[in-house]
Amino acid sequence: MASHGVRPDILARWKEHHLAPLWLSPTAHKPPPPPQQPHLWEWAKTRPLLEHAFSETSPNVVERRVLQYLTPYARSEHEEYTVGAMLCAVQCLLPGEAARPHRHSMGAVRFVLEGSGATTLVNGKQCPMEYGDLILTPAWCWHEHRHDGEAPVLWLDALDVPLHAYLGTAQFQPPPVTNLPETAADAVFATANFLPAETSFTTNYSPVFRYSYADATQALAAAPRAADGSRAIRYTNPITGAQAQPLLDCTMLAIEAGAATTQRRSNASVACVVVAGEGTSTIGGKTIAWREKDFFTIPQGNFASHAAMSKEAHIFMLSDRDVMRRLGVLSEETA
Ligand code: GTQ
Ligand code: FE2
Repeated sequence: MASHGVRPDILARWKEHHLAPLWLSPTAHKPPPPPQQPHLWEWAKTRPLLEHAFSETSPNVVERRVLQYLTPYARSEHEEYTVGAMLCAVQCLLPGEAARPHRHSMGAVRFVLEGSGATTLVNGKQCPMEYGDLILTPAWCWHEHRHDGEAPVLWLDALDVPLHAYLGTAQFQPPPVTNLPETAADAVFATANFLPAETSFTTNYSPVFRYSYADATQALAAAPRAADGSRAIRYTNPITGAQAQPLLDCTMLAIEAGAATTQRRSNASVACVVVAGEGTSTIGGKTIAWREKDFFTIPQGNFASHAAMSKEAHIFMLSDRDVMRRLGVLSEETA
């Protein structure tokens, strides 16, 4: 009865015709597999390895000089993701370099880790890149990167690539730049507080493409303290109040020294960048120690709690929760 009474020759015939019995499925009606464990990429180890990419290639040759953060849990080397529905990476530009414009169906956000003097142009809008700045490049927005500064610039890229790969919706367009939209973004690029009354909005993403770390720090300080002493802000679209960009939810967490944050878990996954301070996170029973610019993951299903050492710490977080929310299956709880 190894195959619940199904004769091997019948199983073989089904297989030949691409049919399979549900009752023999390895996953259907079974408990879910245990959550993936968190993974930490220490900047102190990653940074020297990025140096090799400086000499190995240039954006002239390969479009983007990017090293991807790949999960150790991929089932094959063709499965490229970091955690959940997100693919994260570090991109490097050396002084004088430029990465030509292109656009794609995948949405991306950038979070600046090192250097200054670089600029990302998003649909023609100049977004200066300084430490801790968040820059959006929503789906199908033209974007290019330029660097006229003195030292290498490095930033985190996060894209919704795995979702597009699954859906078969990954599309890419090289230059020349065409159909540069004249959108409401033009009116509100610098400030979203006042708009021409006749402005109409047709996009589902924030017209503000750059969120500076200075502004984020100020907003964090003004945010209410949660019961565990932490403060959190969400990067939002000022027009709608919704998250700044579909599919990639961006937040920043400020953790008080000493007190650990309330344990939370979700069926969404989170990617974290340490922006300031040092501390530890306990994720699914595993404790990792982190410091500035370290990058780590909270795969779905794991309880996570964070604690800062000696002074307040800031963690920038990316979540795929919008995917779950839109599907009506988002689940979030505290311990
Ligand atoms: O900067 O345009 O990490 O298109 C992956 C794909 C960065 C980019 C990535 C991209 C980019
Ligand atoms: Fe791109």
